[in-house]
Amino acid sequence: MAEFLLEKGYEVHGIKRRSSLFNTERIDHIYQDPHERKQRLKLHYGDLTDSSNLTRILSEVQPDEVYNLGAQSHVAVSFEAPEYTADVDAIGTLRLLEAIRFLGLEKKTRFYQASTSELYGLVQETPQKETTPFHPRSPYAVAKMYAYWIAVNYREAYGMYACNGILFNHESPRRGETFVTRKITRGLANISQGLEDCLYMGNIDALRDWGHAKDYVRMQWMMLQQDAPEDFVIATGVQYSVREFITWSARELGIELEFSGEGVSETATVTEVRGNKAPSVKPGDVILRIDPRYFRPAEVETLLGDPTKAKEKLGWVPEITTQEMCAEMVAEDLKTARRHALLKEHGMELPISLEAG
Ligand code: GDR
Repeated sequence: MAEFLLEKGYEVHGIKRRSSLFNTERIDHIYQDPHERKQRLKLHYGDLTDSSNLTRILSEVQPDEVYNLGAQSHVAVSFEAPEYTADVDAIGTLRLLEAIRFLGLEKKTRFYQASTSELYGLVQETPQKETTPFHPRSPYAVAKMYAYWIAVNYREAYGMYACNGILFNHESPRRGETFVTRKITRGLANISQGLEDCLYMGNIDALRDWGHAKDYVRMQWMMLQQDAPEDFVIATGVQYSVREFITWSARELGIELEFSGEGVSETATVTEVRGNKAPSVKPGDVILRIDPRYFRPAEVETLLGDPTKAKEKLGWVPEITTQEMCAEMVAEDLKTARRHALLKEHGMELPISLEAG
């Protein structure tokens, strides 16, 4: 989003949480030295759990647009840390809206809330559209449901330009390593180079509507440029299983897989290796197993979005297919895995953790 807005000529202010480690890897390429006079990307220390901090930052910046993309965004982790998830994802949204109102910015500042297809949870209708009833299935989704409604409420109560983008899963090579697509592309790339032996997965029958983050960011911006605020579903309208995503990712590396067994006993065995992308893999290798540790206490089995409203009202259609996105992610992870394999070959320590959640 920051990259997109900078390209449009915006001055962008981001909020980053304090950490004793550097954690700006995903924006380092657009980082600008604070000593430069024309700095257009500015980072402020802050946290969605800290009202006075948010109010001070908004008061200093007086933003025209706020994109609330901040969250504890991992569904499985929200079962481990439900209270923190509620504080950041639900009350954090309220804190931002209240800060805008308290500062008298409600007629100036437009507000985008990152809503989610997780609101549909136990789906009531397929495909899911803006009018489909919600049935959240995790502490994350329940917190996001509060955030959805508080944004609607501030729009209705105070006439704020606040809207929800109900985004289905969106991915890219920058996706966090513990979300399923990246876990697969990174894990298989590591296996192809002999850095790992086996990928341990949860429910690979789950069905998702995966789009490319680049397409979705464009739509988020478009939503704030309308005459009146409205909520939109952002999705591709096509659904695949996690198992299919695994098959494509392996194929990008020249690896053909055969799945056998059922439930927790299911495995994937290599049947063929083509080309030179996977020198450490040979037919007969079992490179995927199921680990129940990755099952969720309540699962969202299937999600499929209907983006008709976005297409008709805003002329938005996704340009990158799920397969193209998968190929891009594998290619990036393969580059990294090859670099790491080279370091390992020369007896150097790997600058990464091989643990994936
Ligand atoms: P999701 O994304 O929960 O849909 O939420 P995730 O990629 O974590 O899971 C997608 C599906 O894959 C199944 N799965 C696994 N998931 C993970 N993370 N690890 C595994 O090993 C694994 N095995 C199978 C999951 O059970 C699930 O069904 C994402 C997040 O980005 C949210 O913040 C966002 O709101 C929604 O997408 C839209």
